Amino acid sequence: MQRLSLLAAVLLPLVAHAESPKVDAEALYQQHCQSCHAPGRLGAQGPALLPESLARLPQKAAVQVIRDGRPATQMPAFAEQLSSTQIDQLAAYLYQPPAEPPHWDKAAIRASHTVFTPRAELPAKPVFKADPLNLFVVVESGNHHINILDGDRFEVITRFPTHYALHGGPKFSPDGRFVFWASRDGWVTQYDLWNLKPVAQIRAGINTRNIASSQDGRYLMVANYLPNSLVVLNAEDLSLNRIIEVKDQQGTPSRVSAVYTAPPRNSFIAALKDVEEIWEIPYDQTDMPLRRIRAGDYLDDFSFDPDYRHLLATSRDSHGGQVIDLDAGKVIKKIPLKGMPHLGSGITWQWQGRPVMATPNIQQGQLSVIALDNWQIIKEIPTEGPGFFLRSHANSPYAWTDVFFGPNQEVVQVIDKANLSVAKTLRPMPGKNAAHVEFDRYGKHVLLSVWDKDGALIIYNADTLEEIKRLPMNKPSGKYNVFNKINYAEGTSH
Ligand code: DHE
Repeated sequence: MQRLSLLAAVLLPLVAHAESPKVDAEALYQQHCQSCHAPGRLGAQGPALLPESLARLPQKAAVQVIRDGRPATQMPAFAEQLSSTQIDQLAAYLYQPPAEPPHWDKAAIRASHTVFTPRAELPAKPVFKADPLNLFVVVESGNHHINILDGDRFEVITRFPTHYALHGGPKFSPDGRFVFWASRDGWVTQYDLWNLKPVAQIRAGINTRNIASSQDGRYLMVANYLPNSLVVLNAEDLSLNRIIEVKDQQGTPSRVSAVYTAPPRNSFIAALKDVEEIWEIPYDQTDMPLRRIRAGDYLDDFSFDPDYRHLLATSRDSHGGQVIDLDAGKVIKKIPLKGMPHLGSGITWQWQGRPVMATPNIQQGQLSVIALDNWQIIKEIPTEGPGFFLRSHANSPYAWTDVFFGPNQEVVQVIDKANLSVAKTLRPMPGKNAAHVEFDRYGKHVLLSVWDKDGALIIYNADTLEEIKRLPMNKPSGKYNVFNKINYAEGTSH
Protein backbone atom coordinates (compact mmCIF):
# COMPACT_ATOMS: atom_id res chain seq x y z
CA MET A 1 0.00 0.00 0.00
CA GLN A 2 2.77 2.33 1.05
CA ARG A 3 4.73 1.41 -2.14
CA LEU A 4 1.67 2.07 -4.27
CA SER A 5 1.08 5.55 -2.87
CA LEU A 6 4.75 6.38 -3.24
CA LEU A 7 4.63 5.32 -6.87
CA ALA A 8 1.45 7.30 -7.38
CA ALA A 9 3.04 10.34 -5.79
CA VAL A 10 5.91 10.12 -8.25
CA LEU A 11 3.99 9.09 -11.35
CA LEU A 12 0.72 10.98 -11.15
CA PRO A 13 2.15 14.48 -11.59
CA LEU A 14 4.19 13.19 -14.53
CA VAL A 15 1.10 11.63 -16.14
CA ALA A 16 -0.92 14.79 -15.55
CA HIS A 17 1.94 16.83 -16.98
CA ALA A 18 2.31 14.60 -20.04
CA GLU A 19 -1.42 14.81 -20.74
CA SER A 20 -1.92 18.56 -20.50
CA PRO A 21 1.24 20.67 -20.26
CA LYS A 22 -0.65 23.67 -21.68
CA VAL A 23 -3.31 23.57 -18.99
CA ASP A 24 -0.59 23.42 -16.34
CA ALA A 25 1.16 26.47 -17.78
CA GLU A 26 -2.12 28.31 -18.05
CA ALA A 27 -2.86 27.51 -14.40
CA LEU A 28 0.62 28.68 -13.44
CA TYR A 29 0.00 31.91 -15.34
CA GLN A 30 -3.31 32.48 -13.58
CA GLN A 31 -1.79 31.76 -10.18
CA HIS A 32 1.44 33.72 -10.44
CA CYS A 33 1.28 36.22 -13.30
CA GLN A 34 -2.30 37.26 -13.94
CA SER A 35 -2.58 39.78 -11.09
CA CYS A 36 0.03 42.03 -12.76
CA HIS A 37 -0.12 40.96 -16.42
CA ALA A 38 -3.94 40.73 -16.63
CA PRO A 39 -6.30 38.00 -17.80
CA GLY A 40 -5.62 37.04 -21.40
CA ARG A 41 -1.97 38.21 -21.01
CA LEU A 42 -3.00 41.68 -22.21
CA GLY A 43 -0.81 43.51 -19.69
CA ALA A 44 -1.71 45.77 -16.75
CA GLN A 45 0.98 47.08 -14.34
CA GLY A 46 3.22 44.50 -16.05
CA PRO A 47 3.63 44.41 -19.85
CA ALA A 48 1.51 42.32 -22.23
CA LEU A 49 2.84 38.75 -22.47
CA LEU A 50 1.84 37.87 -26.02
CA PRO A 51 4.10 36.59 -28.82
CA GLU A 52 3.81 39.93 -30.63
CA SER A 53 4.86 42.00 -27.62
CA LEU A 54 7.65 39.58 -26.66
CA ALA A 55 9.13 39.47 -30.15
CA ARG A 56 12.26 41.29 -28.99
CA LEU A 57 12.85 39.06 -25.95
CA PRO A 58 14.42 35.65 -26.68
CA GLN A 59 12.58 32.85 -24.86
CA LYS A 60 15.62 31.97 -22.81
CA ALA A 61 15.79 35.57 -21.57
CA ALA A 62 12.12 35.25 -20.53
CA VAL A 63 13.05 32.13 -18.54
CA GLN A 64 15.73 34.14 -16.77
CA VAL A 65 13.34 37.02 -16.00
CA ILE A 66 10.76 34.63 -14.49
CA ARG A 67 13.48 32.90 -12.47
CA ASP A 68 15.46 35.92 -11.26
CA GLY A 69 13.01 38.82 -11.58
CA ARG A 70 13.83 42.12 -13.24
CA PRO A 71 15.90 44.61 -11.23
CA ALA A 72 14.40 48.07 -10.65
CA THR A 73 10.89 46.87 -11.59
CA GLN A 74 7.98 45.21 -9.80
CA MET A 75 8.80 41.86 -11.44
CA PRO A 76 9.71 39.42 -8.61
CA ALA A 77 11.93 36.32 -8.86
CA PHE A 78 10.04 33.01 -8.97
CA ALA A 79 13.02 30.68 -8.47
CA GLU A 80 11.87 29.85 -4.91
CA GLN A 81 8.26 29.12 -5.85
CA LEU A 82 8.54 27.37 -9.22
CA SER A 83 10.70 24.48 -10.42
CA SER A 84 12.89 25.04 -13.46
CA THR A 85 10.53 22.80 -15.49
CA GLN A 86 7.56 24.94 -14.46
CA ILE A 87 9.47 28.11 -15.38
CA ASP A 88 10.33 26.65 -18.80
CA GLN A 89 6.68 25.65 -19.33
CA LEU A 90 5.45 29.05 -18.32
CA ALA A 91 7.90 30.81 -20.64
CA ALA A 92 6.94 28.51 -23.55
CA TYR A 93 3.26 29.26 -22.89
CA LEU A 94 3.85 33.01 -23.16
CA TYR A 95 5.22 32.57 -26.67
CA GLN A 96 2.09 30.70 -27.84
CA PRO A 97 -0.77 32.73 -29.33
CA PRO A 98 -3.80 32.74 -27.02
CA ALA A 99 -6.78 30.50 -27.91
CA GLU A 100 -9.01 33.59 -28.20
CA PRO A 101 -7.53 36.43 -30.29
CA PRO A 102 -7.07 39.40 -27.93
CA HIS A 103 -9.56 42.26 -28.15
CA TRP A 104 -8.86 45.91 -27.49
CA ASP A 105 -11.93 47.92 -28.33
CA LYS A 106 -13.27 51.41 -27.77
CA ALA A 107 -14.47 50.58 -24.25
CA ALA A 108 -11.09 49.10 -23.26
CA ILE A 109 -9.23 52.10 -24.65
CA ARG A 110 -11.52 54.55 -22.86
CA ALA A 111 -11.27 52.60 -19.59
CA SER A 112 -7.46 52.82 -19.72
CA HIS A 113 -7.46 56.62 -20.00
CA THR A 114 -6.13 58.67 -17.08
CA VAL A 115 -5.60 62.42 -16.88
CA PHE A 116 -3.01 63.09 -14.15
CA THR A 117 -3.20 66.88 -14.34
CA PRO A 118 -5.28 68.76 -16.94
CA ARG A 119 -3.08 70.95 -19.18
CA ALA A 120 -5.06 74.05 -18.14
CA GLU A 121 -3.94 73.62 -14.52
CA LEU A 122 -0.25 73.51 -15.39
CA PRO A 123 1.59 76.88 -15.34
CA ALA A 124 2.88 77.95 -18.78
CA LYS A 125 6.42 78.57 -17.56
CA PRO A 126 9.38 76.20 -17.30
CA VAL A 127 10.29 75.27 -13.71
CA PHE A 128 14.02 75.13 -14.61
CA LYS A 129 16.62 77.50 -16.06
CA ALA A 130 17.78 75.43 -19.05
CA ASP A 131 16.78 76.33 -22.64
CA PRO A 132 13.44 74.50 -23.09
CA LEU A 133 14.11 74.13 -26.81
CA ASN A 134 17.49 72.52 -26.30
CA LEU A 135 16.28 69.77 -23.96
CA PHE A 136 16.84 66.14 -24.84
CA VAL A 137 14.44 63.33 -24.03
CA VAL A 138 16.73 60.34 -23.44
CA VAL A 139 15.24 56.84 -23.24
CA GLU A 140 17.14 54.50 -20.90
CA SER A 141 15.86 51.17 -22.13
CA GLY A 142 17.75 48.86 -19.73
CA ASN A 143 15.54 49.83 -16.81
CA HIS A 144 12.68 51.59 -18.62
CA HIS A 145 13.34 55.18 -17.62
CA ILE A 146 13.40 58.57 -19.31
CA ASN A 147 15.95 61.27 -18.58
CA ILE A 148 15.25 64.91 -19.40
CA LEU A 149 18.63 66.42 -20.17
CA ASP A 150 19.79 70.04 -20.35
CA GLY A 151 21.27 70.24 -23.86
CA ASP A 152 23.74 73.03 -23.01
CA ARG A 153 25.16 71.74 -19.72
CA PHE A 154 24.51 68.04 -20.35
CA GLU A 155 23.04 67.55 -16.90
CA VAL A 156 20.03 65.38 -16.14
CA ILE A 157 17.19 67.66 -14.99
CA THR A 158 14.91 64.78 -14.00
CA ARG A 159 14.66 61.01 -14.43
CA PHE A 160 11.57 58.85 -13.99
CA PRO A 161 10.25 55.33 -14.77
CA THR A 162 8.13 54.69 -17.87
CA HIS A 163 5.93 51.89 -19.14
CA TYR A 164 7.80 48.77 -20.20
CA ALA A 165 9.69 48.91 -23.51
CA LEU A 166 9.20 52.31 -25.11
CA HIS A 167 9.96 52.15 -28.81
CA GLY A 168 10.33 54.68 -31.60
CA GLY A 169 10.76 58.41 -31.47
CA PRO A 170 8.68 60.51 -29.07
CA LYS A 171 6.66 63.25 -30.77
CA PHE A 172 6.21 66.84 -29.57
CA SER A 173 3.57 69.56 -29.51
CA PRO A 174 4.42 72.32 -32.05
CA ASP A 175 5.78 74.63 -29.30
CA GLY A 176 7.93 71.85 -27.84
CA ARG A 177 6.27 71.98 -24.44
CA PHE A 178 4.51 68.60 -24.46
CA VAL A 179 6.07 65.32 -25.45
CA PHE A 180 4.29 62.05 -26.29
CA TRP A 181 5.80 58.57 -26.30
CA ALA A 182 4.51 55.03 -26.82
CA SER A 183 5.42 51.64 -25.42
CA ARG A 184 5.44 48.51 -27.53
CA ASP A 185 2.34 47.35 -25.63
CA GLY A 186 0.28 50.34 -26.61
CA TRP A 187 0.58 52.82 -23.73
CA VAL A 188 0.79 56.42 -24.91
CA THR A 189 1.91 59.00 -22.38
CA GLN A 190 1.83 62.79 -22.53
CA TYR A 191 4.39 64.69 -20.43
CA ASP A 192 4.74 68.42 -19.75
CA LEU A 193 8.42 69.28 -20.24
CA TRP A 194 7.98 72.73 -18.67
CA ASN A 195 6.45 71.44 -15.44
CA LEU A 196 8.24 68.08 -15.51
CA LYS A 197 4.93 66.31 -14.90
CA PRO A 198 2.90 63.62 -16.68
CA VAL A 199 -0.34 64.98 -18.14
CA ALA A 200 -2.22 61.88 -19.26
CA GLN A 201 -1.93 58.30 -20.45
CA ILE A 202 -4.05 55.87 -22.45
CA ARG A 203 -3.59 52.39 -23.85
CA ALA A 204 -4.38 52.68 -27.56
CA GLY A 205 -3.50 49.14 -28.63
CA ILE A 206 -2.05 45.83 -27.54
CA ASN A 207 0.96 45.90 -29.81
CA THR A 208 1.84 49.35 -31.09
CA ARG A 209 4.33 50.40 -33.78
CA ASN A 210 4.66 54.15 -33.36
CA ILE A 211 2.88 57.48 -33.02
CA ALA A 212 2.68 60.66 -35.08
CA SER A 213 1.52 64.10 -33.96
CA SER A 214 -0.29 66.48 -36.29
CA GLN A 215 1.52 69.68 -37.20
CA ASP A 216 -1.43 71.71 -35.87
CA GLY A 217 -0.94 70.11 -32.43
CA ARG A 218 -4.52 68.77 -32.27
CA TYR A 219 -4.15 65.03 -32.82
CA LEU A 220 -1.97 62.06 -32.23
CA MET A 221 -2.22 59.02 -34.45
CA VAL A 222 -1.22 55.61 -33.07
CA ALA A 223 -0.25 52.82 -35.49
CA ASN A 224 -0.97 49.30 -34.21
CA TYR A 225 -0.07 45.76 -35.17
CA LEU A 226 -2.66 44.43 -32.75
CA PRO A 227 -5.53 45.08 -33.18
CA ASN A 228 -5.20 46.08 -36.85
CA SER A 229 -5.97 49.74 -36.28
CA LEU A 230 -5.00 53.37 -36.42
CA VAL A 231 -6.19 55.18 -33.32
CA VAL A 232 -6.67 58.95 -33.27
CA LEU A 233 -6.26 60.66 -29.89
CA ASN A 234 -6.97 64.27 -28.96
CA ALA A 235 -3.57 65.71 -28.11
CA GLU A 236 -5.02 67.98 -25.42
CA ASP A 237 -5.69 65.14 -22.97
CA LEU A 238 -5.13 61.92 -24.95
CA SER A 239 -8.85 61.13 -24.99
CA LEU A 240 -9.99 58.83 -27.77
CA ASN A 241 -11.08 60.65 -30.91
CA ARG A 242 -11.71 57.73 -33.28
CA ILE A 243 -10.57 54.26 -34.25
CA ILE A 244 -9.87 53.50 -37.90
CA GLU A 245 -9.96 49.77 -38.64
CA VAL A 246 -7.22 48.88 -41.08
CA LYS A 247 -8.31 46.68 -43.97
CA ASP A 248 -8.40 46.89 -47.75
CA GLN A 249 -11.59 47.27 -49.80
CA GLN A 250 -12.01 43.49 -49.92
CA GLY A 251 -11.90 43.39 -46.12
CA THR A 252 -8.39 41.92 -45.73
CA PRO A 253 -7.07 43.25 -42.42
CA SER A 254 -3.56 44.60 -42.06
CA ARG A 255 -1.01 45.55 -39.47
CA VAL A 256 0.32 49.10 -39.78
CA SER A 257 4.08 49.31 -40.40
CA ALA A 258 4.31 52.92 -39.26
CA VAL A 259 2.58 56.29 -39.41
CA TYR A 260 4.23 59.71 -39.85
CA THR A 261 3.06 63.28 -40.17
CA ALA A 262 3.58 65.03 -43.51
CA PRO A 263 3.39 68.70 -42.38
CA PRO A 264 3.08 70.41 -45.80
CA ARG A 265 0.25 68.02 -46.71
CA ASN A 266 -1.59 68.42 -43.37
CA SER A 267 -1.94 64.68 -43.31
CA PHE A 268 -0.86 61.48 -41.63
CA ILE A 269 0.73 58.91 -43.94
CA ALA A 270 0.63 55.23 -42.94
CA ALA A 271 2.21 52.22 -44.66
CA LEU A 272 0.55 48.83 -44.35
CA LYS A 273 2.27 45.53 -43.80
CA ASP A 274 -0.30 43.01 -45.01
CA VAL A 275 -2.04 44.80 -47.89
CA GLU A 276 -0.33 46.71 -50.69
CA GLU A 277 -1.55 50.18 -49.77
CA ILE A 278 -0.37 53.51 -48.41
CA TRP A 279 -2.98 55.51 -46.53
CA GLU A 280 -3.15 59.30 -46.46
CA ILE A 281 -5.42 60.74 -43.77
CA PRO A 282 -5.83 64.55 -43.75
CA TYR A 283 -6.08 65.91 -40.21
CA ASP A 284 -7.29 69.35 -41.34
CA GLN A 285 -10.68 67.89 -42.34
CA THR A 286 -13.03 66.98 -39.52
CA ASP A 287 -14.07 63.63 -40.97
CA MET A 288 -10.46 62.74 -41.88
CA PRO A 289 -11.41 61.10 -45.22
CA LEU A 290 -9.12 58.21 -46.08
CA ARG A 291 -7.19 58.21 -49.36
CA ARG A 292 -5.86 54.82 -50.48
CA ILE A 293 -2.75 54.72 -52.65
CA ARG A 294 -1.70 51.48 -54.36
CA ALA A 295 1.79 50.46 -53.34
CA GLY A 296 3.78 48.05 -55.46
CA ASP A 297 4.34 45.81 -52.45
CA TYR A 298 3.71 45.24 -48.75
CA LEU A 299 5.66 48.04 -47.09
CA ASP A 300 7.74 47.57 -43.95
CA ASP A 301 9.71 50.75 -43.81
CA PHE A 302 9.60 54.20 -45.40
CA SER A 303 10.74 57.79 -45.41
CA PHE A 304 9.97 61.03 -47.27
CA ASP A 305 11.84 63.46 -49.49
CA PRO A 306 12.18 66.95 -47.93
CA ASP A 307 8.96 68.39 -49.42
CA TYR A 308 6.91 65.27 -48.58
CA ARG A 309 5.84 64.80 -52.20
CA HIS A 310 7.57 61.44 -52.53
CA LEU A 311 7.79 58.47 -50.29
CA LEU A 312 10.71 56.04 -50.45
CA ALA A 313 9.73 52.62 -49.19
CA THR A 314 10.99 49.07 -48.84
CA SER A 315 9.59 45.66 -48.26
CA ARG A 316 11.64 43.14 -46.26
CA ASP A 317 11.09 40.38 -48.81
CA SER A 318 11.50 42.09 -52.14
CA HIS A 319 14.76 43.89 -51.27
CA GLY A 320 15.29 47.19 -53.04
CA GLY A 321 13.22 50.31 -52.76
CA GLN A 322 10.35 52.02 -54.53
CA VAL A 323 9.41 55.66 -54.94
CA ILE A 324 5.75 56.57 -54.57
CA ASP A 325 4.53 59.94 -55.82
CA LEU A 326 1.96 60.95 -53.22
CA ASP A 327 0.33 63.55 -55.49
CA ALA A 328 -0.02 61.22 -58.47
CA GLY A 329 -0.85 58.34 -56.11
CA LYS A 330 1.37 55.77 -57.80
CA VAL A 331 4.74 54.06 -57.82
CA ILE A 332 7.05 55.95 -60.16
CA LYS A 333 10.39 54.24 -59.73
CA LYS A 334 12.13 51.13 -58.37
CA ILE A 335 15.57 51.65 -56.83
CA PRO A 336 17.88 48.63 -56.93
CA LEU A 337 19.09 48.89 -53.33
CA LYS A 338 20.97 45.84 -52.08
CA GLY A 339 20.51 44.05 -48.75
CA MET A 340 17.88 45.57 -46.47
CA PRO A 341 18.00 49.36 -46.51
CA HIS A 342 16.63 50.96 -43.33
CA LEU A 343 14.85 53.86 -45.01
CA GLY A 344 13.07 54.85 -41.79
CA SER A 345 16.49 56.04 -40.59
CA GLY A 346 17.24 57.82 -43.87
CA ILE A 347 18.34 61.45 -43.74
CA THR A 348 18.64 64.12 -46.42
CA TRP A 349 21.07 66.94 -47.23
CA GLN A 350 22.27 69.02 -50.16
CA TRP A 351 25.25 67.53 -52.02
CA GLN A 352 26.85 69.49 -54.83
CA GLY A 353 23.65 71.52 -55.13
CA ARG A 354 21.41 68.43 -55.32
CA PRO A 355 19.17 66.91 -52.66
CA VAL A 356 20.33 63.45 -51.56
CA MET A 357 19.11 60.85 -49.10
CA ALA A 358 21.42 58.43 -47.30
CA THR A 359 20.17 55.23 -45.72
CA PRO A 360 21.88 52.64 -43.54
CA ASN A 361 21.45 48.96 -44.33
CA ILE A 362 20.55 46.39 -41.69
CA GLN A 363 21.94 43.53 -43.73
CA GLN A 364 25.06 44.90 -45.37
CA GLY A 365 27.91 47.14 -44.25
CA GLN A 366 27.10 50.13 -46.43
CA LEU A 367 25.33 53.46 -46.58
CA SER A 368 23.48 54.10 -49.83
CA VAL A 369 23.33 57.68 -51.05
CA ILE A 370 20.44 58.35 -53.46
CA ALA A 371 19.95 61.50 -55.56
CA LEU A 372 16.43 62.75 -54.96
CA ASP A 373 16.19 64.55 -58.30
CA ASN A 374 16.55 61.42 -60.45
CA TRP A 375 16.44 58.53 -57.92
CA GLN A 376 19.87 57.23 -58.97
CA ILE A 377 22.21 55.70 -56.42
CA ILE A 378 25.19 58.06 -56.29
CA LYS A 379 27.36 56.07 -53.97
CA GLU A 380 27.47 53.02 -51.67
CA ILE A 381 29.78 54.01 -48.80
CA PRO A 382 31.32 50.89 -47.26
CA THR A 383 31.07 50.67 -43.43
CA GLU A 384 32.40 48.17 -40.91
CA GLY A 385 29.07 46.31 -40.74
CA PRO A 386 25.27 46.62 -41.05
CA GLY A 387 23.91 49.75 -39.38
CA PHE A 388 20.59 50.82 -37.87
CA PHE A 389 20.61 54.57 -37.31
CA LEU A 390 21.98 57.61 -39.14
CA ARG A 391 21.95 61.24 -38.02
CA SER A 392 23.26 64.64 -38.99
CA HIS A 393 22.48 68.33 -38.63
CA ALA A 394 22.33 71.15 -41.19
CA ASN A 395 25.23 72.88 -39.39
CA SER A 396 27.47 69.81 -39.33
CA PRO A 397 29.74 68.55 -42.11
CA TYR A 398 29.27 65.02 -40.75
CA ALA A 399 26.66 62.27 -40.63
CA TRP A 400 27.05 59.61 -37.92
CA THR A 401 26.16 55.97 -38.42
CA ASP A 402 26.49 52.93 -36.18
CA VAL A 403 27.49 49.36 -36.87
CA PHE A 404 24.60 47.75 -35.06
CA PHE A 405 25.02 44.13 -36.11
CA GLY A 406 27.97 41.76 -36.38
CA PRO A 407 31.40 41.68 -34.78
CA ASN A 408 32.06 45.44 -35.05
CA GLN A 409 29.13 46.61 -32.91
CA GLU A 410 31.43 48.82 -30.85
CA VAL A 411 32.11 51.00 -33.90
CA VAL A 412 30.54 54.30 -34.89
CA GLN A 413 31.51 55.86 -38.22
CA VAL A 414 31.54 59.53 -39.01
CA ILE A 415 30.80 60.26 -42.66
CA ASP A 416 32.00 63.35 -44.49
CA LYS A 417 28.84 64.63 -46.19
CA ALA A 418 30.82 66.50 -48.88
CA ASN A 419 33.05 63.73 -50.18
CA LEU A 420 30.78 60.81 -49.20
CA SER A 421 33.42 58.81 -47.36
CA VAL A 422 34.26 57.75 -43.83
CA ALA A 423 36.06 60.62 -42.07
CA LYS A 424 36.64 58.89 -38.74
CA THR A 425 35.91 55.59 -37.01
CA LEU A 426 35.24 55.76 -33.27
CA ARG A 427 35.21 52.97 -30.66
CA PRO A 428 33.58 54.80 -27.71
CA MET A 429 33.55 51.80 -25.29
CA PRO A 430 35.43 48.85 -26.75
CA GLY A 431 33.37 45.64 -26.68
CA LYS A 432 30.09 47.48 -26.17
CA ASN A 433 27.46 48.30 -28.78
CA ALA A 434 27.52 51.99 -29.70
CA ALA A 435 24.49 53.27 -31.61
CA HIS A 436 22.07 56.13 -32.24
CA VAL A 437 23.20 59.72 -32.06
CA GLU A 438 21.34 63.03 -31.91
CA PHE A 439 22.66 66.57 -32.33
CA ASP A 440 21.84 69.53 -30.09
CA ARG A 441 19.77 72.33 -31.60
CA TYR A 442 22.82 74.17 -32.97
CA GLY A 443 24.60 71.14 -34.40
CA LYS A 444 27.55 71.82 -32.07
CA HIS A 445 27.34 68.66 -29.98
CA VAL A 446 26.49 65.05 -30.61
CA LEU A 447 25.03 62.67 -28.04
CA LEU A 448 25.78 58.97 -28.54
CA SER A 449 24.37 55.89 -26.77
CA VAL A 450 26.35 52.88 -25.61
CA TRP A 451 23.67 50.16 -25.35
CA ASP A 452 25.00 48.22 -22.41
CA LYS A 453 23.86 47.59 -18.85
CA ASP A 454 26.99 49.48 -17.85
CA GLY A 455 26.69 51.79 -20.80
CA ALA A 456 26.79 55.54 -21.16
CA LEU A 457 25.53 58.59 -22.92
CA ILE A 458 28.63 60.18 -24.45
CA ILE A 459 28.75 63.78 -25.58
CA TYR A 460 31.11 64.82 -28.40
CA ASN A 461 32.12 68.11 -29.92
CA ALA A 462 30.43 67.80 -33.35
CA ASP A 463 33.33 69.51 -35.20
CA THR A 464 36.48 68.22 -33.49
CA LEU A 465 34.88 64.82 -32.73
CA GLU A 466 36.43 64.95 -29.26
CA GLU A 467 34.65 63.51 -26.25
CA ILE A 468 33.37 66.13 -23.80
CA LYS A 469 31.40 64.23 -21.19
CA ARG A 470 30.22 60.72 -20.27
CA LEU A 471 27.04 60.05 -18.27
CA PRO A 472 26.72 56.41 -17.08
CA MET A 473 23.37 54.88 -18.11
CA ASN A 474 21.72 51.48 -18.42
CA LYS A 475 21.23 50.81 -22.15
CA PRO A 476 20.41 54.34 -23.28
CA SER A 477 18.65 53.99 -26.65
CA GLY A 478 17.07 56.89 -28.55
CA LYS A 479 17.50 60.52 -27.60
CA TYR A 480 15.58 63.40 -29.08
CA ASN A 481 16.26 67.12 -29.17
CA VAL A 482 13.16 69.31 -28.79
CA PHE A 483 14.21 72.00 -31.31
CA ASN A 484 15.31 69.53 -33.97
CA LYS A 485 12.14 67.49 -33.63
CA ILE A 486 9.61 70.34 -33.69
CA ASN A 487 11.35 71.92 -36.68
CA TYR A 488 11.60 68.63 -38.59
CA ALA A 489 15.25 69.58 -38.85
CA GLU A 490 17.41 68.26 -41.66
CA GLY A 491 19.39 65.25 -40.48
CA THR A 492 17.09 64.13 -37.68
CA SER A 493 14.26 61.58 -37.58
CA HIS A 494 10.73 62.80 -38.13
FE1 DHE B 1 12.76 50.44 -34.09
C1 DHE B 1 12.18 53.80 -34.49
C2 DHE B 1 10.41 49.77 -36.46
C3 DHE B 1 13.59 47.15 -33.96
C4 DHE B 1 14.97 51.11 -31.59
N1 DHE B 1 11.55 51.57 -35.26
C5 DHE B 1 11.41 52.93 -35.22
C6 DHE B 1 10.34 53.34 -36.08
C7 DHE B 1 9.82 52.20 -36.63
C8 DHE B 1 10.59 51.08 -36.12
C9 DHE B 1 8.66 52.11 -37.59
C10 DHE B 1 9.92 54.77 -36.33
C11 DHE B 1 9.04 55.19 -35.21
C12 DHE B 1 8.96 56.68 -35.02
O1 DHE B 1 9.95 57.29 -34.64
O2 DHE B 1 7.90 57.24 -35.22
N2 DHE B 1 12.16 48.75 -35.08
C13 DHE B 1 11.22 48.72 -36.04
C14 DHE B 1 11.12 47.39 -36.59
O3 DHE B 1 10.33 47.01 -37.48
C15 DHE B 1 12.16 46.55 -35.95
C16 DHE B 1 13.26 46.22 -36.98
C17 DHE B 1 11.62 45.23 -35.43
C18 DHE B 1 10.75 45.37 -34.21
O4 DHE B 1 11.11 44.82 -33.20
O5 DHE B 1 9.73 46.06 -34.25
C19 DHE B 1 12.69 47.52 -34.90
N3 DHE B 1 14.05 49.32 -32.96
C20 DHE B 1 14.21 48.00 -33.06
C21 DHE B 1 15.17 47.52 -32.10
O6 DHE B 1 15.53 46.31 -31.92
C22 DHE B 1 15.72 48.69 -31.39
C23 DHE B 1 17.17 48.83 -31.81
C24 DHE B 1 15.63 48.57 -29.88
C25 DHE B 1 14.24 48.69 -29.32
O7 DHE B 1 14.00 49.69 -28.64
O8 DHE B 1 13.40 47.83 -29.60
C26 DHE B 1 14.87 49.80 -32.00
N4 DHE B 1 13.46 52.13 -33.23
C27 DHE B 1 14.38 52.18 -32.22
C28 DHE B 1 14.64 53.58 -31.89
C29 DHE B 1 13.85 54.34 -32.74
C30 DHE B 1 13.11 53.40 -33.55
C31 DHE B 1 15.62 54.07 -30.83
C32 DHE B 1 13.77 55.86 -32.84
C33 DHE B 1 14.78 56.31 -33.83
C34 DHE B 1 14.81 57.80 -34.00
O9 DHE B 1 15.89 58.33 -33.98
O10 DHE B 1 13.78 58.43 -34.17
